[in-house]
Amino acid sequence: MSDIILHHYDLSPFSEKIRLAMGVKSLDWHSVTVEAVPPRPDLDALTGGYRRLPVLQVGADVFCDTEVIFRALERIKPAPTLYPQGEGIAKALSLWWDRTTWKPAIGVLVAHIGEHLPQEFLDDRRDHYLGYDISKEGMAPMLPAYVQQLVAVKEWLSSMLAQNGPFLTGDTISAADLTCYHSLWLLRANAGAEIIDSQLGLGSDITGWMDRVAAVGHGNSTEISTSAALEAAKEAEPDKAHLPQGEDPSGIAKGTRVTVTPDDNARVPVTGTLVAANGQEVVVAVDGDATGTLHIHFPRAGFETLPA
Ligand SMILES: N[C@@H](CCC(=O)N[C@@H](CS)C(=O)NCC(=O)O)C(=O)O
Repeated sequence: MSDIILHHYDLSPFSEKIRLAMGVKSLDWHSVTVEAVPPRPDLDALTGGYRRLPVLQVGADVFCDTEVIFRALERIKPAPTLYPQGEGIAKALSLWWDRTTWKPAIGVLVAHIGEHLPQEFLDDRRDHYLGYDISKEGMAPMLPAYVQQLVAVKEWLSSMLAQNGPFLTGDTISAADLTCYHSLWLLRANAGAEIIDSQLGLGSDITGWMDRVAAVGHGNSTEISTSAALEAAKEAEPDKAHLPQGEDPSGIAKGTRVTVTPDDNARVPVTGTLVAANGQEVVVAVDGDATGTLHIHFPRAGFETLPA
């Protein structure tokens, strides 16, 4: 199995999920730190144009979205598992949390640090990622609602910890913990823990749980260049061990040209040839001069796979 390469940037909370997953599994990995604002031509060459972060690369297999990255890490190192109570509960909590808290978390974040965000970052996020204005002024009218939403769901975390603790689904950390941690981490790391704890009423049950999650660390990483990552792709062949088993339940035949597009934001279609698919994962082959043939992996939930 080739080396693990994570394309990410420090302040990305979705990347923090995966850095923590490296910690849970005590993995050695290579880090490619990318710019927070495109253009990112080397990354585009590896993802077929999918623009979000993080992206995991293992040789010529490229995993887009944290949910398929978790699954890839499970295959690479099954123990300790990220799914101690099964995949369903962890994935359901993760998708719910990501979709429910992302906009409110950005709203609270920019209320505290929005004046420090460069205009090119704000323009990019509005025009090419989220489709709405995330400037401090743009989000200010809805700030009370963003706080209300985050308070409502953090109380559900408290309920889960009281019932199941010390982690959300039981005695052992899971992918659900890594996900529900990430937007609160973003806020506390950037606006200050005391300020956020007071604004959202985060009690010691939540902050103690966050300390337990942070304690897993990030594994052991070594920085490499984007050109080294491209080289690693070119030298490798896609690995059959990463192919999902089964047929596409929606009936699209292998070999069909398809597009795969996120259904929430950054809706840039990736066009490739369907290699394999099941209910959880779809893999398309994409050829590039700089990379050779890649297998690019996406989740089914949250993505649309359609004949091109
Ligand atoms: N569903 C995706 C969401 C990823 C996401 O939205 N990541 C943010 C960074 S935390 C992003 O890509 N922002 C725009 C960018 O960096 O270009 C996942 O789970 O990986």
